[in-house]
Amino acid sequence: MSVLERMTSQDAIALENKYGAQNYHPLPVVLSRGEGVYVWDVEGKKYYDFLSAYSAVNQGHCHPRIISALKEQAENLTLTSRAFYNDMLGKYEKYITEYFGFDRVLPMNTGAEAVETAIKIARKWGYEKKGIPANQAKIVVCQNNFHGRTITIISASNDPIATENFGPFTPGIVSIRYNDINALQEALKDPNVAAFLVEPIQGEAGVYVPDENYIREAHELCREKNVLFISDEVQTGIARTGRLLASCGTCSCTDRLCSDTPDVKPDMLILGKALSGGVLPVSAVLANNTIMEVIRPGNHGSTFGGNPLACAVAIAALEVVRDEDLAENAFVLGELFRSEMEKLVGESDLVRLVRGKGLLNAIVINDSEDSSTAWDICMALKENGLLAKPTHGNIIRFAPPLVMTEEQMLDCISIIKRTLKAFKK
Ligand code: IF1
Repeated sequence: MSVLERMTSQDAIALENKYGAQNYHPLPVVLSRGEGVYVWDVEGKKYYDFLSAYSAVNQGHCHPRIISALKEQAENLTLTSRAFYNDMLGKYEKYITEYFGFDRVLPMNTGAEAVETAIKIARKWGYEKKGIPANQAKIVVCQNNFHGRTITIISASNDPIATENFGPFTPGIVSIRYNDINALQEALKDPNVAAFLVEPIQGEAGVYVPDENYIREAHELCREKNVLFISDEVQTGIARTGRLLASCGTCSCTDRLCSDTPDVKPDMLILGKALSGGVLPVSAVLANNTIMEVIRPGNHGSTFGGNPLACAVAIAALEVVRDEDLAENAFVLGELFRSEMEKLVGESDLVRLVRGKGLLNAIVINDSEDSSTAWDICMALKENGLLAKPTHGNIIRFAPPLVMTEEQMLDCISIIKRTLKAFKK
C-alpha cells in the first residue's frame, strides 16, 4: 500500500499492530489533524481532545504562534549540538529563568531526561555541598509516583507493570507514602538524603491531590534538613492546574491565584510536555546558582538539548500561556467542570467522586480497579465526540487544552453527562 493513499482507521491500526512494539494499548481512534481543542480522525470525525497528550498540548493543537515560530526557526537553524554556541539558546535561557524566577536552566528533551538530570544534580550537590560520603546519597520519592520510564526512574516506581523484569535497579532510592508528612520527617532523619522528589499532584495515580498544606510542609521540612526539594511539574506545570505551577506561589502567576495557596518555591523545578505546547520534546531543570554550579563541562548533556528549534518553540509556547491568560482560564473552567461533575456524582450511582485542580481532573467510577468500566465509558465518549483516557480501570482523566472557551466546556459537560446517563455496565 502506498503511503500516499488515504488510510482508513483500520489500516492504520493494523500497521501499528504488525510493525510497532506493542508497548501501548491505545483507544481505537486514528487522528490525523488537530486545531485548538479539537482533533479529527482519518474518517473526518471531529472530537474534543480531553487528554491534551497528557497535558503537553495546554496551548491547544497547532497553536498558530507556536507553529509560526517553529517554521521560521526551522528555515534558519535547527541543531548545532552544544559543541558550538547558537544564537537562540542564551535568549531562551534568559527568558525561561526570568519567567519562572530561577538563576539557571539545564535544557533537555523529554520529561524522563529532565528527571534524570535533576537526580544527577541532586547527588552531586549532596557530595560536594552537603558532604554526603561517596556513593551514599539517597533520593526520597513517593509511592505511586510517575516520573518516566528510564531504569533509574523505574527504580523509584512501585508499579509492577513498569518494573517487572527490568532489574537490576538503581540503588539509593527510598520510597515513602505520598501525602504523609510524618513519613517524610522519618525519612529525612537519614543525613545521607540529598533530595526529595515529588509531584505536586500525582497524575498517573489518578489525579491524586494531596492535602492543602502537604507540599508547603514538605518543602519546609526539606529546608530544615538541608535536603533539596525537587518538584516534578512535567504534568502539573505551565498553567494546567489553574496557576503557572502547582507547587510554586512565588512565580509569575497572578496575585489572585497565589493568595489562597502556599508559597513554595522548589530548589529544583522539572518541566516538560507543555513547555513546547506539544510541538517538540522540550524539557528543563531550573535551579539557583548554589545548586546548578555543581555541574561543569562534561558532567551532563544531550545532543538535542537546548537546540535552536526547541528554544524558539518554547519561548513562543510560554508567551502564549502568559498572553492568553491560560492559568486564569484553567482555574475558571476547572471550577465549572468540577461543580457540574459534582452534580453528576449526586445524581448517578455510576460516578463515585470527582477530583482535581484547574483543568487536571479525574472522575472515579463506582467499580473495581480491575473492571473495564472506565474503558467502556471512554469508548462511549469517543462515539459521542470526546476523547479521554482511562487509568486503573475505574478512573477517567479529564484534561482538555487550556484554550477552551466556556461555551465549548459546557458542550463537553453535556456530552459527558449524556454519555454517563445512557451508560449501562
Ligand atoms: C506515557 C501517566 C501522565 C510525568 C511526570 C515525568 C514524566 C511524566 C509527572 C516523563 C510523563 C506521561 C507519559 C505518558 C503517560 C504519562 C502520564 F499516566 F503515566 F502518568 F501524563 F499522566 N514526570 N507522563 O507525568 O515524561 O519522558 O514521557 O516526556 O505514555 O508514558 P516523558
